[in-house]
Amino acid sequence: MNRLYYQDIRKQLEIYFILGSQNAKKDPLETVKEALEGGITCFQFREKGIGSLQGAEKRELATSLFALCQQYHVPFIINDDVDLAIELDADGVHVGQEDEDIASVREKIGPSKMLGVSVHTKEELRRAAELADYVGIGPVFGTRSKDDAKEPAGTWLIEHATKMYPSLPKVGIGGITPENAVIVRNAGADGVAVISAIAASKDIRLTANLFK
Ligand code: TZP
Ligand code: MG
Repeated sequence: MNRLYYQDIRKQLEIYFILGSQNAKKDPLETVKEALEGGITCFQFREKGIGSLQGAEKRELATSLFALCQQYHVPFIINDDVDLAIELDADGVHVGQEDEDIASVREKIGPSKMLGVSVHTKEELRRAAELADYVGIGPVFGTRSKDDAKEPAGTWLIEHATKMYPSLPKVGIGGITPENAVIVRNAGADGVAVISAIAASKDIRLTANLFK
């Protein structure tokens, strides 16, 4: 976290927008630009699932989105693809439990890139707390944006993390909207990670801003 805008990860996690071309209802660059204008504080490129781009097309979109995020001084995190994150010198990587082991990811990316890890159990949280810069906890509510999403879990693990690892930054994820975000924040989350509420909004700028 040697870049200026990493001074406070918690602040950066406040409105954490996630998108891949498969989630965008219009041009992904336009979608992310409007979300940035609306005040998102972190962005994750999650190119995954049916219809997602591969190879050079994926790299090109990532490169353009990274440049856009840099204009707004918003961290650019890449989901799963550690090699692409290293190649582009992205600000960080986010991995799940089914991805590469987090110790090996940390070794590859070094200490200065942000490492985010999805956790669903106390044990996954305990291990992530040793190596991650932040954790993603969910799905809090029902979601249609992840094919293999687990059952909605509510906020119990966010509450547990807040109590047991008070200094570990954390976001809630899954089915979060401007209306229910308060439940996630009241459970102790530093921020909310969101796909569809922002990506599918008719007014992306406004909706992103409503999460403030
Ligand atoms: N991980 C857990 S739920 C989820 C991911 C990637 C999808 C969140 O998308 P949405 O549309 O905000 O529910
Ligand atoms: Mg993953």
